[in-house]
Parts: sequence; structure tokens; C-alpha cells
Amino acid sequence: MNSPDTTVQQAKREHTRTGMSKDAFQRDLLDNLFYIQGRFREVATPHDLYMAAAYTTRDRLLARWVKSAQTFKATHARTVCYLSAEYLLGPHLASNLVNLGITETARAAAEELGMDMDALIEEEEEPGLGNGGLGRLAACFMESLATCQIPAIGYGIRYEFGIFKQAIEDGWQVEKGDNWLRNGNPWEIPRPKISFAVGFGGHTESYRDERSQVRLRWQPAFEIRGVAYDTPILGYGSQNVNLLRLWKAEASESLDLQAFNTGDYYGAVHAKIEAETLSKVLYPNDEPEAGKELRLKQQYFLVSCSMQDMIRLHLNTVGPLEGFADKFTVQLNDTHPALAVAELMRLLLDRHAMTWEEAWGITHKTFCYTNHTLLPEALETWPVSLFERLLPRHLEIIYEINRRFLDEVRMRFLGDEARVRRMSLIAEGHERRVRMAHLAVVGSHAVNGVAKLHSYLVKAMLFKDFAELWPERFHNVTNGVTPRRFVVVANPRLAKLITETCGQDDWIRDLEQLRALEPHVDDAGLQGRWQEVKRAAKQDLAQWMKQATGIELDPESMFDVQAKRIHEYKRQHLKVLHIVRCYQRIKQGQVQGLVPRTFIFGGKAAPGYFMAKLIIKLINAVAEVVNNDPQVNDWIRVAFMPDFNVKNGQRLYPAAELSEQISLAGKEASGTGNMKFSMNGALTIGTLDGANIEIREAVGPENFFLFGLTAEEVLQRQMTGYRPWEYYQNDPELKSDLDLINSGLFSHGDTQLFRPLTDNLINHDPFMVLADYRAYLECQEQVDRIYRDPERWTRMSILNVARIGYFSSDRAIREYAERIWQVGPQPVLDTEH
Ligand code: 6GP
Repeated sequence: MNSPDTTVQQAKREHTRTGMSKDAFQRDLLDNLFYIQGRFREVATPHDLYMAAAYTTRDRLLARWVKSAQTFKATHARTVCYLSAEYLLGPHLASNLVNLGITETARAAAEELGMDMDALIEEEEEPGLGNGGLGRLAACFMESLATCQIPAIGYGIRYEFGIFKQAIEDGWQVEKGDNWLRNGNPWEIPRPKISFAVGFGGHTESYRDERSQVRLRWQPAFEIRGVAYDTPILGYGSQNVNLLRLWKAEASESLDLQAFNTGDYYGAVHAKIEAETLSKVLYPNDEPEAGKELRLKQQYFLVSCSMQDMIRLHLNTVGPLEGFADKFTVQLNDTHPALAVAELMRLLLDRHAMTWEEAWGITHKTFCYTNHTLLPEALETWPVSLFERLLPRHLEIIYEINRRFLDEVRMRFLGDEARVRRMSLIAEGHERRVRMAHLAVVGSHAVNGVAKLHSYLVKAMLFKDFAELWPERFHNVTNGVTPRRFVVVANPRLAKLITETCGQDDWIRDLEQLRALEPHVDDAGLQGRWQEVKRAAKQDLAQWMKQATGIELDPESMFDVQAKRIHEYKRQHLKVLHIVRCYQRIKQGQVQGLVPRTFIFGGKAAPGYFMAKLIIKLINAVAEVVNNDPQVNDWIRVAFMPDFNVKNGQRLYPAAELSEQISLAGKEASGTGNMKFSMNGALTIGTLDGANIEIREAVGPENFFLFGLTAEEVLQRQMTGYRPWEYYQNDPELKSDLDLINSGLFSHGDTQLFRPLTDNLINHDPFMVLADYRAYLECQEQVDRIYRDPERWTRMSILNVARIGYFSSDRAIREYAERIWQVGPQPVLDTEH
């Protein structure tokens, strides 16, 4: 991309800044190719070269990693532990090069050897250890924690199979296994010595301790081991490296031995396989819970290893556990790790012989909980019977937490037994269930939502009773995303233009400095270059799409993108209705005012979510007709990007001009794609939902395309009775769009294929697609009007970027640090320079 000359010059500047030279990188690259991959240049495959580049990069961050560990140990630094069942990390190489400050060094070194760094970067398979928003947020937060110099450990599960790879066959989603570790993972370091036993099943019993006190203990029926695998997470512009510690399940050796001794070889091997299935696969459900026993086991496995590890670290560095909550603050990323509350209680009570009051004091001071969704089907509960069988001691502890808690409720709200029932950790019914969200709220001293509206709804609806009891416990921290990955890595041309326009690159670590673009917004030179940058990104995407799907995109048309998990509440089908409307208008010759558009979708559907899969089929069916109809082809095209993941997202964000954020108001907790698109200069068409509201305020209402019902209006309609068929009957265009879908035009004559979708819209429409249809179309007409004025559009695009600084995950992390965690930066000093 750059001419060798400037690459070499930039590499020199990087050398001065970092002390890392091109020549050393080159030498180490060849060494690693030889000593680790056992290859020399002439026979090395692209994968060998990638591995060599990855090890060479890793070598350079190890010194920082060790220094960080030493600093945190010596200073007894207060540490954030982020507990998350998911981390959607994305490829490491490019982002580590950026955060080390040696991108051009590596590029120059590779170029001299006749290698193309971009091609090596392409080789990396991303660790897809998450489903969507929640997992990607965890990854952004880990990077920002390091950037903000806050000591942190991210705890998670080292799934052998991450989120499935999505292929599209005959328009349908087909899932393929994601065997991401197959070719080795150069970024992790196994720590076989850091390993913990995790019990399951069995029973509890009482005994007398050495002071003759009656105590309880758990005798599990079987144990498995969790082994730590560590991945360093680099900060940008700091020497701090944080730790991502992922647990892999292995068979407990003692059990293996027992089986061997009794001659049961098969049994021993079988136990090993059984144990290892625990961390085998990530559940591919975005929001609805999976409800599977193995999933509860995974959750307990994560929590038990992590809490035991924290206790070990505490005993090794600080000493007695009384000060545990001063050393660690633990953030629960949704309810998946909520069992940590009961596990810490168990460890403090049963292993460390604390009283209930001591243990509860510590536990409650330790935990904080973030809620990521209001969707009722996503709120985790587990059958009491399952708990009894798998985690009997934890159930006892949960009962005791509940008993004390409900007494407190009764004391505050005399005689209000209905409230007591609503708030209980146990849902009574034909099957009694443990409410994980209630456990998380009761066990934490801070609870937060992820955008203003969401946090309000958490207080006003989801946890209303709890907010009345403990109003001070509830907070909002609006999400953010890391500009390193989503601008610097994903969109180097834009990054360069911003840096040149602002005169420095400080915006990368302090995103509010993007404001410096604002005075230049009317500068014709900047506008021209801004357009060129967008066009080049569109060309890149078009090229990729052609090769990946065979679909030809026209870079002269507007790129209108909706990329996120496929879910009815996100309303990809509303977007399809818009496309069908455009199609019909073009067919009828009503092209006045229309702007040529390319509609691009990306996103996975949970494998068991029939309606979401049907939406994917519909998108591809419409694409097939539209793309093969020469009469409409000059105006619109439709493309479905297969396998939307972090890597593919990085191709999409820079190329998008219009970002579709069209969920039903009140349903999208925050959204973070909305921030990524906007950071890359796309304008948003969106509802007043999640963080859209705050993005609109930040960029200015005049630079945002708003439509649709408000959350309040949605609630009103739900209360007064929503009748979607009235919209169908009263809006001829809407009727004709739905009828066209049912006509068989998009399904080779099959008039039944899309019925489940259209019938549901006409008769139930739980996400009010029909109610927002007309407003959406009108808003899209306004989009067309403004797009026809490129200068105005570009101005709006520049202003979106200039004012998006608030949505950096650095800001979010600083808010957590001050308001929730009470933790400050602990800079790691660069002693070598
Ligand atoms: C998602 C929310 O749907 C999304 O709006 C938000 O931006 C993201 O979390 C990060 O906060 N929720 C999940 O992915 C999820 O699984 C249980 O929630």
C-alpha cells in the first residue's frame, strides 16, 4: 500500500520511538521461521510465514508482559477481574503491531524479504470465542484496560471450537465447525502448573473442625481440572500488558489413576474425554439461553477456576483473605458467571473457615454486574433440580443468601409478600428455578446497564423492585469500542488522513481529540480526500466480495450496510421490506429521486433459531432475483457477506456509507456496531434505541437519520393492543411488498416458503416492523436526497467522526474504574528507554 520509501522512513521513526528496529525484526523473523516452524524461506508456506511473524511480534511484547507482572506484584496493585463466558477477540497480529508501535517496522522487514505483510495478516484465523456484542465488548474492554493502564485479568473459557463458521448454501445458513486451534496458536502460553480441581455432583456433609465447630463441606462425585492458557493483551501507548486467562478442561489425574489401578483402561480414557468436552464448544446462542446441563457446567467451571485462582494470587501476594475485596474487583459480564457469588462464598466459608458475615461482606464488596439485555427469553434461570444434582453445596448457599435477603425485603416492605415472591432468587412454579440475574444483583454492590436508555429500563422495569430497595446500587456505563482495532487496524487510510488533518496521532489514545477535525469540515481538500478514502475502502470490499461470493458490487453506488447477529428484534426483515419496495418502484419506473444502492448484510443466526434462518434465506432469495434482473441492476444490488466475524467486520466498517441501526426501540441494550460504523464515517439510520440515542446527541441530530416509534410509544401500543394487520390492510405499498414475498417470485414459485415470516408479521409482529415501515421508507427517501449532495453528505460524515470520541471503550473503562471499581492506573515503566 505504501511505497517502500515511506515505509522505511516510517520504520525508522518507529525505531526511534520504540527501540525496535526493522533489521532486528527481520533477523528474528527468519530465526523464528527456522527454529519454530523448521522452515526456510524458499519452502515456507504463507502459514509458516504468518507463524514466524506472530512469534517475532510476541517476542517483542514479552518484555512488557514480564515488566507488567513485576510492577503489579511489587505495588500490590488493585486488579480488575473481568469474568466473561465470551471473548470475541479478532485476529491478534495486526492489532499487536499497532499497539507495539511497529506496524511499519514489520512491514518494511517483510517487504525486504519479498513478503507481503498484509497477506501474512490475512493468514490468521481469529479466535471466535464469543457470539456477538457481549463477547466483542469484553475484548474491547480488555484492550482499553491495558491502554488505560489498569491492571486486569480477563477470565474465560478456552473453547476448542469457537462460534461456528457460516457458509451460505442455496441461500440458507449452513454451520461449519470452527477448529481454530488446528494450526496452533502462537499468542497463548500454556500454564500447566496453574490448574485447579473443579467438582461436580455428590453431596454435602457436616463435620467438626479442629475448634469443634460444626461446618459443612461438599464431597463432589467427580472432579475435572481447569488448566490456564494465558494470552497477553497489549495497551496502546502504554507499556501495560494485561492477562487474558482462559481455562481448558482436562481430566483430573487422580481419577485417571484410580481407573487404571482397577484395570479400567477404557473407563479412564472415557473419563478424560468426558472431562474435555466441558471446554469443547461455545454455545452459539446470542441472547436466548440454551438451557443445557453442559452449559451450566461450563459456567461453574469458569467461575470455580477463576475464583480459586484469585484466592491463590491473593494468598501469594497480599496474604490473609480479609482484604480480598481491596485487592480484586470482579466484574460479571452478564449472568453467565453469576455463580461466582456462590462459589466465592463456598471457598471462604468451607475452605477458609470464615463466618457467613465475614464471607458475605467480602463477596458483596467484590462483585459488580453488568446486564446486557432486557429480552425476557435471555434471562437465565436454571432448574433447582439440576442444581441439586450438579452443585448441591451451591444450592444450599443460594438458599441461605435468599433467606437472609428476603428477610431484608420483608423488613423494608411490610406485608408485601407479592414483592417477596417477585424478588426471590428462586422462581416458584411447577418447576422451581434459580434466577441468575437476582443472584447477580443481590451479590453485587454495583449493577449497570450499557446505555442510558437501557440502564433506565433496567431500573424502571427489569429490576424495578431491586432499584426500590437499593437505588444507589444502579448505574449506567454506556458502551464503547476500541479505535485501535476499528479505525487504525481496519481503516489505515482513514487513520492516516485523520492524523494528517489533526497534525498528530494523539486521537488514537484520546479519541475526543477527533474534535480537531471539526474546523476543517468545510475544507474542500479534506472533503475530496475523505471521499477518496471511502471509495478505496468500497473498492477493497467489492473485490473481496467478488472473490468470496461472486457478487459484483458497484463502488459508485451507496453502500448501505446492516451487520450484526440476525434477530427479529434487530429487524433485518424491515430492511428487506425496504429493498422489496425499491425493487417494485424501479420495476414500475418510479426511479425519480432514487439513488443507486448496494445493500449489504452480514450476520449469523443461532443454529436453532428458525425465524432468523428464514430471514437469511429471504435476504439471499431477494438478492438472487434483484442481482439477476438487468432492469433493476443499475439501481440496486444485494449481497450477503458470509461468516460475519471480527475479521470480516473490519472489511465492512470502512466501506459502509449508511449504517442500519433499526431495532425496535427498547430492545437493543446498546449496540456497538453502531459506534464502529460511525467511527468510520458512515451515517446512521436508526431508531431511538440503545446507544443510538447518545450517538445522535453526540454527532448532532442533523447528522443522523432518525425514524420510528420511541420506547415509550412501543410500550403504549403494547398496552392498548397492537394490531399489525391494520397496517397491512391500510398501506397498499406495505401490502404489496408482503404479497410479493408470498407470490413465489423470490422462491421459484414456492408460495409457502416465507409464510412463517410474513404470517407472523401480519398477525403478531412482536417487534412492530409494520408499525415502523412507513416511517422507515420516508426516512430512506431523505437519505437518498442528502446522498445526492456529496458535499453535504461528506460534511455530515466528517462531523460524525469528529464527534464520536465519547464512544471509545477507553472512556467506558475510565467510567467503570472511577464509579464502579474504584481503581486507578498503575503505569508500567519503560525501563529500557
Ligand atoms: C448485547 C446487546 O444485545 C447489545 O445491545 C450490546 O451492545 C452488547 O450486548 C454489549 O453490551 N447482548 C448480548 O450479546 C448478550 O448475549 C446476554 O446478552
